[in-house]
This record gives sequence, C-alpha cells and structure tokens, in this order.
Amino acid sequence: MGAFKEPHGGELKNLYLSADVAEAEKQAAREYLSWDLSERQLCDIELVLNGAFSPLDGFLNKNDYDSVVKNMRLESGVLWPLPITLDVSEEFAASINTGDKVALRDLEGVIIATLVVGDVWTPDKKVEAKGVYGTTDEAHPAVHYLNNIANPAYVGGKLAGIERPTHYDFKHLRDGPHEMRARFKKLGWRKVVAFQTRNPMHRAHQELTLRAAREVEANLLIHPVVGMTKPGDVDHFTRVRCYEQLLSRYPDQTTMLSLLPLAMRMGGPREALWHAIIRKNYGCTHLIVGRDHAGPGKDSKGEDFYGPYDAQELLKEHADELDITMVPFKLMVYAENRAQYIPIDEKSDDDKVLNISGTELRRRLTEGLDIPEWFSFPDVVAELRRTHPPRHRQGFTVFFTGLSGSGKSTIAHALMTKLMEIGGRPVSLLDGDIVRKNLSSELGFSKEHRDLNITRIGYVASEITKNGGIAICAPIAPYTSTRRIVRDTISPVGGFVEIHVSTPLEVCEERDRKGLYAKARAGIIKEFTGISDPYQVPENAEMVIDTVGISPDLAAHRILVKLEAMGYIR
Ligand code: PPS
Repeated sequence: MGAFKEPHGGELKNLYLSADVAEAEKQAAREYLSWDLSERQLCDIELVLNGAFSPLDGFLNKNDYDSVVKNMRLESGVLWPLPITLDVSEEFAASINTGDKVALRDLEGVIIATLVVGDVWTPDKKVEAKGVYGTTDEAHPAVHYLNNIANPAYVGGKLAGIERPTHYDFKHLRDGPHEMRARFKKLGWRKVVAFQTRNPMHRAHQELTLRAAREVEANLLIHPVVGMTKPGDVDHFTRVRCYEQLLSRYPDQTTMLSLLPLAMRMGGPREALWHAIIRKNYGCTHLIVGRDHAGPGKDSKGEDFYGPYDAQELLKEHADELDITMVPFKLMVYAENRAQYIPIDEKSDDDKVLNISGTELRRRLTEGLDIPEWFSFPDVVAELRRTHPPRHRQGFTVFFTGLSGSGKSTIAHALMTKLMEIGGRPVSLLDGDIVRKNLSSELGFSKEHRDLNITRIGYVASEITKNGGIAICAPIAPYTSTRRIVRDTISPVGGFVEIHVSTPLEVCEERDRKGLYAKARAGIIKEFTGISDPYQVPENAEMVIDTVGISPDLAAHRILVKLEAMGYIR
C-alpha cells in the first residue's frame, strides 16, 4: 500500500482557479444569477473544491445521483456512497437552465465558486432516504434534514473555485488534502492512520488510537469533524481545545491534529465508506473504524438504525476497491484490576471493567460531579467544564406548545413571575401574540409562515439561552418537525424543556376568550388550528399539562418543580 497513490477514479482534484483567472471569473460572476449557500452546502463545497471529495468535480447530476442512491456508485462505476447535491428552492430552479452559470455565495455574499448548471430536477426524497440511509424515519438526522431543511429541487453541475471559504478559527489546524499530503511527504510519514471523531477524546480514545498506530506501524492523524455533526454534540471550539490538550500526551513526532470541515450525515455504514474515501484523499493509508461508526442513534421505535459493526462489514466488502485499509476496533473499556484499557473482547472473567458512557459523562458535567482520572485527563475535563457548567448555571428555554386558548400564555406569565422572584437569571417571554406583533408582524398562518414564525422564536430563544438567560416561548407551534428544529437549535447551547399544554379542543372552543373559534367555525378565519388547520400532538415533550381542573398558578408551580428536578433551578 503506497501512501501517496492517486485516489481511485482519477487524480486528486483541485478545483480552484489560478489567481488571475479567478479574479476575472469573479468580475464576470457579478452578472450571473446568485445562490446563497446554506451551512451544509458551504461544508460540501469546500471539500469538493479542495479535492477531499475527489473524484467529484461539482454537485451530482441526475444520473450520478440516481446511481449513488441506488448502487452507491457514480455512473462511471466508481464507489461513492452519499449524494452530494445542491438543493435549491423551486423558484430558483425555475429560473435557471442547463448551461447557465450561477455564482455561489457564502453567508456574507462572498463568491466562493461558480457553477455551470447541468441537470435541474425534483428528487423523490423518499427514494433517496430509503436508498441512502435505509429508512424514511425522521428520527434519522439525515432524513429529518432531507425532508424538513433541504430545499425541494436539486441542481447538478461542475464547479470552478474562486475563493476558499473563510474560517477565522484554528487556522493553524486547517489543511486541505493537497497540503496534508505535502506535510506527510515532508515528514516522511509513509503510513498514516486516521482517526475520525465528532466527540471529545478521552483516555479510551487515546489508548485506541495508540494501539491502532502501533498495530499497523503508522503515524497517527487525529482528524475530527468540525463542520456539522449530530445536533446536540459538544461544539467544535470546545472539542478542538480538548484535542489540543490531548495531543501533548502522545509520544513526540508521532501524531498530528488537523480539522475536517465536513457536514456529517450520520449515515452509518455508507458514511464510513465516505470517511474512508475522504481520508484516502488526504493521503492517509489507514482509517480506524470502531463500534457504530457515524451512527445516527435510535429510530422512533427506540431501536438502532444499523448494527454496531455494519460499518466495518461494508468496508470489508469493498476493501479491494478502497485503496485505504480499515483498522477495525472494538469498544475499549478500563480494566480496574489491570489499571489499563483493553478492547472489550479481550476481557476475561477476572477483569473488573469500568466504563462511563457519553450520557453518564454529560450527567456528571451538568450536575458538577466527579469525573475520574482513569476516564479522562484533568486538563481535558477542565476544558469541558468551562463550556458545560452545571445546569443551575446554564441558560434554558421553556417552550410551551398547544392550541389557541389552551392556557399557554397565562401559565407562561405565571412562570415568568415565579422565576423572576427566584432571580439569578434574566427572563424573557416570547408569547405567541407578542411575537406576532413585533417579530413576525407580516406573517399569516400558512404552514410556511407558521414555520418561519417558530424558527424566529427559536432563534431568539437560542440567543437568550446561550447567554445564560431564561426564554419562555408560548406559540401554538403546531408542527412536530419545526418544534424539533427549535429543540436542535437550542439544546447545544443550554436547556430545552418542551411543555405541551394539552387542554382539549372542546374546552378551548368552549372558553373561546378571543371569539376566534366562533369565527373559525363560521369560516371567517381560515386555517385556524384545530378547526381548519392541523395540530400535531408532541410525542416527547418533557411535560404535559391539561389545564382542566388546575389553576395557572398550580400549573406554573408544577413546572418549577420539574425545572428543579432537572437541575435548572435550585
Ligand atoms: S403559530 O402557529 O405557532 O405560528 O401561531 P402563533 O404565533 O402562536 O399565533 C397564534 C395566535 O394567533 C391568533 N390566530 C390564530 N391562531 C391559529 N390559527 C389561526 N388561523 C389564527 N389566526 C389568528 C390566535 O389568537 C393565537 O393566539 P393564542 O395565544 O394561541 O390563542
């Protein structure tokens, strides 16, 4: 196995134009139609342009897309497991034709690349979800993204790179595949084993990577994903500081840290193949694949989407084609009697093994409990504690959802007052009616407008939460997927407590405080929730309150007790 072999399917791409050509194209592109790249598209485009996604030279056209979804291969037969597509709105799709050029811009309007439009089509998202991820269950983060966040139409076509996406953080750790290959060559690293991660690394990970490197007599590249990972993951700033702490614990000159701006799909086995191809493009000869590689978690029935070693199996099946060797690893556990880590399959009956799961670690962090040295190095734990203070010092959002007239606003007011009485954090109320007067005054009640309204509330609440405050939201928020987007936005920055005010429709209608139900029944108000518009009942709200028979005061008191039990107040 040569360390610097050309990747399968052709040379390592570099789609950036030379400086003067790029400048000319940039000037010309001012006249092109323009598309603002989403966060995920920005991640994808960076890795297409710098060659990490070789042999791709743009976003997939329809034939390649169909073939990838169905057979895990490009039309040419080259192995490529995940569809890299440019999703756009219907209006935008209708405005472009094959052969047109489009300027692709980052969030600040900088032109990153231009695209020569190939195919424009509307994908069958069910077929894509089933084919690529083996499921249409929206508990899978990629299926949720596909159905609820990605735009409805796709555009394929070749890319020409104008400017590298800007990163202001950890510049010294951001090398593309060409630079990494050059660094390996310069250092004489002929064999390099890559370690993929989206989590903070503890002693078990260090032990595993050291063993893997020793086993295959290779140098080690710690190659964490810093683009988009699973919602709820530790933010990459904290993680990279942890990795930097850990790096000093490896033997000198053996190990390198570099960041990968990848948008993960949590696609399990197919994603593991993708990770292998990417690491080969970066010049690695080996990739560590552990238990449940790139696993999406549980499905809506509480079962695993993929078997724990499915990813290893799929890589084994395609070993001949991959040109990078998998180093399979079992779960590492700490054998207290031996005072060392061992793979779980080497455990004998005499061994007393200890393990702290991710969930248990989060619990200890949020409750400010001890994290033992056998589990993690103290400087890594100190980094984690800096960004994960115990819950009573974190910000949080209480998100009420329920029908109009269910009592959300009244309980929200009562709760706000009680929380202000306790003190310690600023409290903001984002009530449905207030938001509609201020933040969302131009919006109506179509699904699209309701979603926009809730996303705005979620955005404001996440800022309040991130800065240590308490946000109380009380919209109807009738759609499950939108509530989930809000949860996913807020959970990484603090607490999120969803409360379903489940007062039955008959009771709300009977109360009809604002006279809206009567108008809705008479057809004067259209799209009225519960009457002529849907309300999707929450399935995993932290709390359900039916206001029949309990006062707003008692309801707010129960919520306070719940918040105390969860550790947010004390
Ligand atoms: S949503 O669906 O979450 O965006 O709705 P929200 O922002 O909470 O706004 C709900 C309030 O607007 C009034 N209203 C309607 N509600 C539902 N459907 C229709 N068509 C409608 N038209 C006006 C109603 O007073 C809601 O207030 P609450 O406090 O919930 O009773």
